[in-house]
Amino acid sequence: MSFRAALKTCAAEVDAHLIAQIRTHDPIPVVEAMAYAVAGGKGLRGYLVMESARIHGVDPNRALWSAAAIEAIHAYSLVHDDMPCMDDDDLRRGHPTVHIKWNETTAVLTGDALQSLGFELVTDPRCHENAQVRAELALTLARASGARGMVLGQALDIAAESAASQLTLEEITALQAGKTGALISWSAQAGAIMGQAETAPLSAYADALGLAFQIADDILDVEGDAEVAGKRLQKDADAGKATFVSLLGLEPARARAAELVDEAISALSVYGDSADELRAAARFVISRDT
Ligand code: GRG
Repeated sequence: MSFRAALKTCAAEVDAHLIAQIRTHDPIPVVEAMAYAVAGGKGLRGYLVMESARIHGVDPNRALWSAAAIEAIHAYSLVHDDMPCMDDDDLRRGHPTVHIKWNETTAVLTGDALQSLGFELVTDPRCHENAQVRAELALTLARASGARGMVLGQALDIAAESAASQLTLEEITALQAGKTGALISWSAQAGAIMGQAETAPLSAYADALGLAFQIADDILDVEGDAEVAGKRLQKDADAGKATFVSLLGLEPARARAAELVDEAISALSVYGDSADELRAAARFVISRDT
């Protein structure tokens, strides 16, 4: 099976599990919006969880809970990021954003509830039989998504919009390590946490992967097709924001992303052939068109 087909199959499985959990709530508008918001993504974070779990011999039926958790947290961040007080976007994954389809109040509550659901999923005994492992999953997920991780990156990004000078390459790298990198890093390490194994090689893999992912995102913002991407593009240029592309130039940015993919792949040597899917995931992040 090609990597894209495997990613699609995995995303469908994770989505189905997540939507089944969402459907255990009463069908109020917020719950409808939660199911709407989690659907239709590439599912890369969930895939990383499932693959790192497989390498560590973790039962896939349990890993699904962690995979669904990270996709719930990721979806929350997108719902809030799309709101007028943040990035103000009308389109996400080819469909109207939650505040457009419903309203802003529903979008706030939908993001909040998806965030809570993410933590509920990793602390559910069906995710892991060992309470200490569940606590470790929740602790690391809180650090990755909160003010040491994704929220920090988002706050730095918003602050940069009104700053007197543009960010340096070093500052952008630090910002993106939080905004995009922290959830990707948790995803790659979750299987090792569930398998009570060493997380360092996956952490090194994910650091390089997360940065390559962000550079690819910046390149897509410049030369992607908005219809294929299902979202507004050219946002950074329109906002006059410094990005990897604006600071490095298009071709050097592409070369840096390819270098990072090689670095990510090298970090997987300890796992031998069992990590081939994670190697394919690394190659995918810089070849994607959405
Ligand atoms: C609101 C706390 C808070 C954080 C928002 C995720 C995020 C931080 C902002 C989204 C805007 C953005 C362009 C982020 C950088 C790259 C990124 C995370 C893109 C979306 O991820 P994909 O491509 O999306 O994996 P799909 O739709 O495939 O799940």
